[in-house]
Amino acid sequence: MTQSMKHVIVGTAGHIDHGKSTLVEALTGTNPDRLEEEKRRGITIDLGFAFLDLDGVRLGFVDVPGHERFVRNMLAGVGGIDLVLLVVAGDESIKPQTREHFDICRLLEIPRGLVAITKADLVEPDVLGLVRLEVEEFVRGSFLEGAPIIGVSGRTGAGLDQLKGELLRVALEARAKDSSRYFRLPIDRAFAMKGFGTVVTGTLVSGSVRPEEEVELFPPQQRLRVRGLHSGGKAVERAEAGQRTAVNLAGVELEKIERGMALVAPGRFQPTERLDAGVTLLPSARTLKNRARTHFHQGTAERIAEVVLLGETQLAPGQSCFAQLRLDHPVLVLPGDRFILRQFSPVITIGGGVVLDSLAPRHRAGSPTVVKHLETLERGSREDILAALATAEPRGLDLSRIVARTGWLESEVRESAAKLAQAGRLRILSEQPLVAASAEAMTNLTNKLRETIEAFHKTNPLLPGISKEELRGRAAASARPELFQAALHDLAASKQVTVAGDIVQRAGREIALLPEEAGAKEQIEKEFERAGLTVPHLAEVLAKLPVETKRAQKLLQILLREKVLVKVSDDLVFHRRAIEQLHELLSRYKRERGERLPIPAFKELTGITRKYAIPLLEFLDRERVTRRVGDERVIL
Ligand SMILES: Nc1nc2c(ncn2[C@@H]2O[C@H](COP(=O)(O)OP(=O)(O)OP(=O)(O)O)[C@@H](O)[C@H]2O)c(=O)[nH]1
Ligand SMILES: [Mg+2]
Repeated sequence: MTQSMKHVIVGTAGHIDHGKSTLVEALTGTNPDRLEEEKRRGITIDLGFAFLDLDGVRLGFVDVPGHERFVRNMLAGVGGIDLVLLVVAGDESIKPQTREHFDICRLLEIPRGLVAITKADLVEPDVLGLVRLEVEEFVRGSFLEGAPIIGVSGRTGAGLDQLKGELLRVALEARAKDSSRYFRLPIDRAFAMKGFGTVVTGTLVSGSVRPEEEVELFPPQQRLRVRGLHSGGKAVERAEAGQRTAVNLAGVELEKIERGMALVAPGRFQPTERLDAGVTLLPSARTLKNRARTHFHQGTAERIAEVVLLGETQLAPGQSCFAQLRLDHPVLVLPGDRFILRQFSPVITIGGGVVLDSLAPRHRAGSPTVVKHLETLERGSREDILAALATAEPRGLDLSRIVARTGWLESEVRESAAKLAQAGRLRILSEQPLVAASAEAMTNLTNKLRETIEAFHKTNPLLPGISKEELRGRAAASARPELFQAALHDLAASKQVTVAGDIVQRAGREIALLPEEAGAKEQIEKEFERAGLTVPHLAEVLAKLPVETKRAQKLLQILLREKVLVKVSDDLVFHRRAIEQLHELLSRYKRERGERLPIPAFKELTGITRKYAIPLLEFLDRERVTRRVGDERVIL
């Protein structure tokens, strides 16, 4: 057998004793009834497995029990099948579990199959013809309309070759399961093998797996190592979607594992107890009340589910609507997964549906947007769905969350996000890891930030602005940090706010000082004004203030910026009036004594020491009030 062989899973379906297991054995040579009790009682109790290689296709058979008490076992097997082999006994025709199994196949949207009328050796040809007519009528309007209906005998072998031919034809048409997606294996059996330890089996519904790889067991979300793989009774180096697969696991005891758990790609998914779904009720069911308790079957898992109807108060037979299912224990499901609902008691199949959001939030009762949102999840393109998820998640979305919630590959998420970003519907806030937010979420947050800053200014007129941390706490506490950063950046870039260090303020806002700061500022100004040209030591003035050095320096900066003080050199500062006074002195000197100004004359004129005279003259040179000529100045 080569790896390129097509793998197709065939499930039997049909009423008890109609010859399903006999037919599987006649086709494959393997008796699928493996349990002692099954052999003794002559009925199937649990799932059985067998294989048949036909011209490049490997058929993996999942043989199910027909007994009405074991429908739950049947449900654990039917979840992974690609085509159904509906078995109807020629001597009994259609019976209750023929209907129930067929309903289940329709609800699960099994896309194709064929019908075998068994025990052909027991009935006259005209009876067989009658049963055929009944079957044709029965499947009319369903996925089996026009499917092959073949009379066979598991006992004499009559019709088996024709059945194999049709099986091959239908199997070739079947769409292969996708090996390129994430690995998922719902567990239908777990046992211990001497010398190997724990082995689990299941139908590999997507992705692939190799020995030594890490996988995750759900629930309880535990990482395990694959020690070895078997498929079709042989050790294999790789198992891929569509194969019946046995996985030998390291690091887990048999008691920890049960049917209904799943092995999946590690680090991708989250178990859920709350999911949104499209639900359809069978025409044969009774009206479903809101919040009815049901049995929920998905993959190999079975849970109790409360069905909260969305947009409807009850669901009539044959009708569909959206619902939120609340489970008693977590499961691992993804959008697109189909499930079956059975009445709580007595237990009969009443409907089924498809998962739309596996990590659904609680919805407000009667929320008008929920139905629209779920319509998008059900029918929208990948971009529409991503946009809807982003809109419903005002705090921002990250890649891992999108993958966990959709089952999409990373590349698919990135591609869709890029398309939405180009169309202006999504903002990509970070590429690695990918974080995004809807355009709407961005607008809402920038508005909220602006309002919060305004409100802060109003209540804190003397503070320069709000700290980033406080702003985030008030306006964006639950938003992802990337979202807050981007919104703040947007406001700054559009010059609506100013961000200075840690402080955010409305753009153009005057700095409001604390009362003690305003006082200190005035004190500096007064001191320099009073001093005139005989300025005090700057450091001394600042040291005397009632505020600490850092704030004193800031106040000095403000005075310089306001041009109240004039900086002549690093530690020499004059009041604006003193400089004006100096200009007057110089022009009077020029008028009265001429333009030449030796340094001693300057000192005499101004009354300042040499220490200050030189930097002040250099300042005047720079200001083009004087010009240095030799040791003297010329007043310009
Ligand atoms: N004469 C005749 N007997 C058959 C044929 N197929 C099955 N039987 C008999 O019918 C009985 C039931 O057959 P099974 O194959 O166990 O039926 P099943 O559908 O697997 O039954 P469950 O798994 O319990 O639902 C057995 O005694 C079989 O020997 C057939 O084609 N001809
Ligand atoms: Mg059987």
